[in-house]
Amino acid sequence: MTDNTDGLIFHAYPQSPVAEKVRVAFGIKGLAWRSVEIPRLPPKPMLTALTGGYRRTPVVQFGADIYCDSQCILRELDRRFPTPSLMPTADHGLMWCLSRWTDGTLFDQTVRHVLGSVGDSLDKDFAQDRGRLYLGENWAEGLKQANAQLPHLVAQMRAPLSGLDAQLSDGRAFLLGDAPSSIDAQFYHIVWFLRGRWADGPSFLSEFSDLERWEQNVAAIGHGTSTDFSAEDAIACARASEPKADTGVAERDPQGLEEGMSVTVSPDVDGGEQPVTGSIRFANADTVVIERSADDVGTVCVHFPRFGYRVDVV
Ligand SMILES: N[C@@H](CCC(=O)N[C@@H](CS)C(=O)NCC(=O)O)C(=O)O
Repeated sequence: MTDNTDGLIFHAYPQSPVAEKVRVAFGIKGLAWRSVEIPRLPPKPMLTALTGGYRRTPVVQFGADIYCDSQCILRELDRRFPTPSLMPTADHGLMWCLSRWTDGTLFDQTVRHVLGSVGDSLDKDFAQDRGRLYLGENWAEGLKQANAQLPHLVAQMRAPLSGLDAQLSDGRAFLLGDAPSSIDAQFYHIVWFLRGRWADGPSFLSEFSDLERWEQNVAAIGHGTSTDFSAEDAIACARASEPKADTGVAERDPQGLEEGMSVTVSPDVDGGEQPVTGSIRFANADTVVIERSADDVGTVCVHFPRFGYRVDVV
């Protein structure tokens, strides 16, 4: 194992579009990272040993600090590696709000679009897992509806992509101008998913010539530099490190959170996911960090975004 226990470790699998969003951010910043390939389907015992139960992809680790959700990951990348910024604009508040739509509503719609387009030939275990995660208890019916309503879903996708194509027709390289930003990665992962996993994706996207030029510009950014790393070594890194997360709770916390309180944290959607249990180490408007200990990983801090996540005091 390398002695660089605090270096950037990325837990993901190659086919994940949300992981692709973060890989583009690594590219924008020119980062070197260690890549742990996790299973596409649960169980993911080596990952959940670190996260305390969070099973989604991707997850980033710096030593004993574990970052769940791409929202939290992008924010941490900008904090640790500020140049070049992922938000090279004075309008970063607006961009952040827009990114909640790309990562939430638009991503969920794209999942329905891609899964619905495959119909009955979708692998059964994959359909059951992702169906439950994204479409709720009645996922089998949801998948049928997505298949039946595919033309509608295509129209819902065509509208925003036409708008982006028109914006890019002034010849700009990236959505905000000359420099790439997180909003490029946040739209790109949707387009990457459609192109790669919907059989009609390439033909559909060929309508948008400026969007395709932009796609090539984003692809050319690359992913920084990665080296393979084992899940065992990642766990050893966590065990050999102390968490470095800040402590304390910012004033006016709407839930009255206090340092040391026992809580659970989970995505605020009906995905049937296991909540993560721990004690509050830090919380503010953007982030909640919980501390947990286990024999295999020692004491770790698990970081979540506040937006889109549910914190329950237990
Ligand atoms: N809001 C999360 C969404 C993550 C997500 O849903 N990722 C997909 C992969 S692209 C996933 O976790 N699928 C199930 C899995 O990998 O087990 C984020 O932005 O990180």
